[in-house]
Amino acid sequence: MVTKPLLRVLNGARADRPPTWLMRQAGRYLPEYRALRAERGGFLALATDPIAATEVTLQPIRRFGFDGAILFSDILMVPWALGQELTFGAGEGPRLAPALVDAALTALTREPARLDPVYATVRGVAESLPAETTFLGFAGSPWTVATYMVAGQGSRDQEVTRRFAYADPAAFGAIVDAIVAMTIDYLARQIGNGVEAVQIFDSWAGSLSPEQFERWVIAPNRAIVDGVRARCPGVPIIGFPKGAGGKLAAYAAGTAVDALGLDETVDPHWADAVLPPELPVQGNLDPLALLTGGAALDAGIDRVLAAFPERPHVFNLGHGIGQHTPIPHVEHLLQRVRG
Ligand code: 1CP
Repeated sequence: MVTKPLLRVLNGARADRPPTWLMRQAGRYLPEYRALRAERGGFLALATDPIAATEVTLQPIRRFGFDGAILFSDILMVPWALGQELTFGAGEGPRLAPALVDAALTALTREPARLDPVYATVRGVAESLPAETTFLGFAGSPWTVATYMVAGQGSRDQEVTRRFAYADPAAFGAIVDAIVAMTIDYLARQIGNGVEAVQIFDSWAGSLSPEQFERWVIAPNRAIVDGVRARCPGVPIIGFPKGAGGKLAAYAAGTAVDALGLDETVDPHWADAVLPPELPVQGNLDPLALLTGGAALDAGIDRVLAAFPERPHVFNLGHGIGQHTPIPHVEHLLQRVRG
């Protein structure tokens, strides 16, 4: 029988007080993270050192006692394993080379062994987590990962990749298929090594028209859900299509995810009304309300808590925690949610 509170809710049980974790909870708002990162000299050095990455995964659990621990890694590990070079320069976002807007996918040499340190981290965390804490693995969704692979870096509205997908859907489809295959294996191996649920982050799902959303978000995520379920039945899969808005119900039905992450722009009462009543949801406090604190934070928490009177609900933010978020605000959030 499942007794961990977060895992129970992801399996469809209702809890009086929602279990809680925060997206990007292992990271730069924590002084202990910044200290370790400075000592190790950068993100990739940390993420590929299983002892350091285990420590970073556990830091927010030790400090706050969240119900879920999220593996410390990044969605761009999959492009790295597909053969692109990955760098995280100081003060700038990640870079992937060669960008697939100028180079063919076939020019890349697959390097799946680059993911081996991540599986070692998974084993390290699984051994050390408190008994009540659920261990979450993750990957990026094919669309979001492809936007970085094609442009070679993050971009404001993913224009380069959206144009590429229209201009050459066969070449773009080959990139998406390669990400799907690697991601199924990556998630199944995270599970095989000890994670208990997985989340698929689709940070840029909001930039697509409905037909493109159907083709590049729903269909590939369905392939991942089917592929992971075939290898690892019974492990909950959370989909987080940020910005999907009115397409959320189509996403939930089309991908068959076990739980749905809501971003902060979604009215939780509307979501509760339009989504299948048994579907667990996760979210969706505005990260900026948490950063601001005070009355804005309390009102935001109470609104989310009141929105799902019957439904399985995991309390979370609508997107990642901001790096300037004061730690006392996180402590306050947990006290208020736990009552
Ligand atoms: O120390 C540093 O400077 C590195 C900052 C950092 C961290 C802490 C990056 C670079 N990645 C991560 C970890 C990370 N990334 C986690 C695990 C830790 C946790 O959640 O607590 C996760 C789940 C991610 C996911 C991720 N990476 C997403 C999806 C979620 C989201 O926030 O939208 C995306 C889009 C990325 C790409 C990425 N990695 C890092 C940065 C700065 C970015 C964004 C780049 C850009 O769009 O320009």
